[in-house]
Amino acid sequence: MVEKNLDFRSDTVTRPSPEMREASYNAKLGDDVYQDDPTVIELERVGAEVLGKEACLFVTSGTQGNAVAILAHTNRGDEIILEERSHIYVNEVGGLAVMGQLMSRTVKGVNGHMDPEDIRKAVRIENIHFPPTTLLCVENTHNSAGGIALTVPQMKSYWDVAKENNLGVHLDGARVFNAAVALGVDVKEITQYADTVQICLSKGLAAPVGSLVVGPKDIIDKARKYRKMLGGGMRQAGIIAAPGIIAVTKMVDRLAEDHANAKVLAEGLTKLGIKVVNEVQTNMVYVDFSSIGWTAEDWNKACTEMGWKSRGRGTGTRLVTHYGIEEEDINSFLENLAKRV
Ligand code: TLP
Repeated sequence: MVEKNLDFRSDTVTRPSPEMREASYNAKLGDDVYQDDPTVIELERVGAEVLGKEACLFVTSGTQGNAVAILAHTNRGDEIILEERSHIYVNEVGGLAVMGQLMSRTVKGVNGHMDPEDIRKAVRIENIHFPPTTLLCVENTHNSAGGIALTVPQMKSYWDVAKENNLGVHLDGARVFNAAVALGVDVKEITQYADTVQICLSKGLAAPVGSLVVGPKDIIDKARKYRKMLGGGMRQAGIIAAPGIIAVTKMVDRLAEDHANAKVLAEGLTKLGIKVVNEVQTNMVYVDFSSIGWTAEDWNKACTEMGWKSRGRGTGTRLVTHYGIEEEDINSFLENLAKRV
């Protein structure tokens, strides 16, 4: 039985499955700073294998994973290219400027997709006045564009421009398994076009804590040292790594259910006159409820009364489907909402 979790705010709210809780309980433990926690070692082995990279590092969060990867790729004063609505640029507290002393150069995407020509133009030429451009960051799925899955050819087009210009490529793949499932490809087809990848275990894959960073061994070794510097060297971390092994080996295929539920939700909301703003490809539905004359307060009140968590702001909100929400829950949400609009 899946524990109900009627919360549309994010897939970060997912709680571990019974199997994950049991795995934590039974996990063999050691001190991971000495690299002798067998469960973390196993998670890092499996993570590298599934994502098709040489080495892997278990980190506390997506934000920390992106930070240590970017630090490992760059030197103080470098410039890095990011999509202008990317999570790293918008939502990670300016860490790249504070910790990396890096310049950011943003490129405007359409539905999360950057035009490779715009990336090319954003790369600085060698000139005594300019900082060196050394890294391109890509986000897949793209969160604020609506959980859009960038295709394998799109990923390749970024990679080609980056490599022509000697840039590293870091993929913020917080939800890259959602992209793989939506596109019907092995995740490695996507990750082959990035040097380093950060994936979140604690979103749709339902582990309680943590992310993985994968890439070449020399970069991951550097990232491990930066993780220590940032206070992320964990000790008996196997207790939180154990659910992560289940996340990457057993929870990927079920993401298709979240995507199907998001489509049911989007269709139902559209029928009620609530405007769906994004193309629903994965587990996110962005709505504009001003189309039925509702304010954020009206939306939040209705959701609370129906027993759901959702956080409307301004004229709309993001609704995320995930483990703990099933099709019957979506249907009953829509039936109840129909009585109120
Ligand atoms: N995203 C969270 C919020 O921070 C917005 C969410 O609810 O979607 N990359 C991407 C693309 C993300 O969406 C997130 C989290 C992260 C990185 C950071 O992961 P955490 O929260 O583990 O630091």
